[in-house]
Amino acid sequence: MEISSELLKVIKSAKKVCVLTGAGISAESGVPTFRGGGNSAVWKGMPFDQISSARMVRENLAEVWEWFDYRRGVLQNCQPNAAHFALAKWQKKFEDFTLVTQNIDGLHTRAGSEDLLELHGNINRSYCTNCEKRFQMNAEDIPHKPDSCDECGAKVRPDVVLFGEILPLEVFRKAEQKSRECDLFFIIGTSALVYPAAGLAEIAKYSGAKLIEINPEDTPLTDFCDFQIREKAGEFLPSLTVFML
Ligand code: BV8
Ligand code: ZN
Repeated sequence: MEISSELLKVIKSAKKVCVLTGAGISAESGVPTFRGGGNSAVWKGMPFDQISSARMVRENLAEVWEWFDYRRGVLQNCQPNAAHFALAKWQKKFEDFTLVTQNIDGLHTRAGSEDLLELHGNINRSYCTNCEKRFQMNAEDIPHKPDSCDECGAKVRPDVVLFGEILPLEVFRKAEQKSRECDLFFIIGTSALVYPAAGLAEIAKYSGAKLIEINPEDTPLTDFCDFQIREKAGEFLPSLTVFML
């Protein structure tokens, strides 16, 4: 895999690094992406941004749970791939390293990444629709347990940010701050269509960071980037890691 000397120079001189990942980094683990086809983009004829929406939680929570329990079932057979393990190693290679993910699959954590910023929540957490008490589910608990809150009896819902819902403020504020402060920003495996997550790359760019996109395809951010690596994350990231001290 050809790695240009300019790219190596930028990486070797980087002090503060921020990485934003999307569903593409889990593609090689067998997790279906949202917009690259595959059966996850549609659920019983409903497009993904309809079933994964604030309105559906209000109107048909049981259907939302059926969709999320199905996806939790798929995830049971998925392991972190070489891309997740490479990023877990990167956290010790730079003075300041922040990993931000749009993914809810928990694979970065299982690969050993710490202090992960999960912008859209986590598929194995839920919370009470009344008192907001949080619950950690076991991945093998399918269907989800508990279904209702042991404090107040109300129904629980996935602890996942759905379309039309606000991102966890603390998490997003930290991601924004790190995007503003970094001197190198990687965008890995995301179609860069979902906001405000994709906006973090713009914040980094306006703050003077170099942008590196790793994605087999072009995205709306491609022209914005200083380097476009048209490779799979699981193949390219390990080849980059060997050049890091
Ligand atoms: C918000 C959790 C504001 C759920 C997700 C109407 C009403 C309200 C808001 C909106 C609206 N219209 C638009 C919006 C904004 C909306 C949005 O951005 N919509 C887009 C689609 C236009 N955003 C929101 O609603 C956000 N909230 O704005 O709130 C607000 C303010 C005040 C009051 C109320 C509201 C919330 C967005 C979060 C939605 N939740 N996930 C779930 O998973 O079910 S988003 C979902 O898409 C996933 O998190 C996913 O990660 C994310 C983005 O997708 P990608 O990760 O990029 O994945 P994708 O499949 O698209 O692309 C994969 C890429 O990988 C491809 O480019 C492919 O080429 C590449 N790839 C493939 N293989 C590989 C690879 N790359 C490398 N290696 C490989 N091997
Ligand atoms: Zn409760």
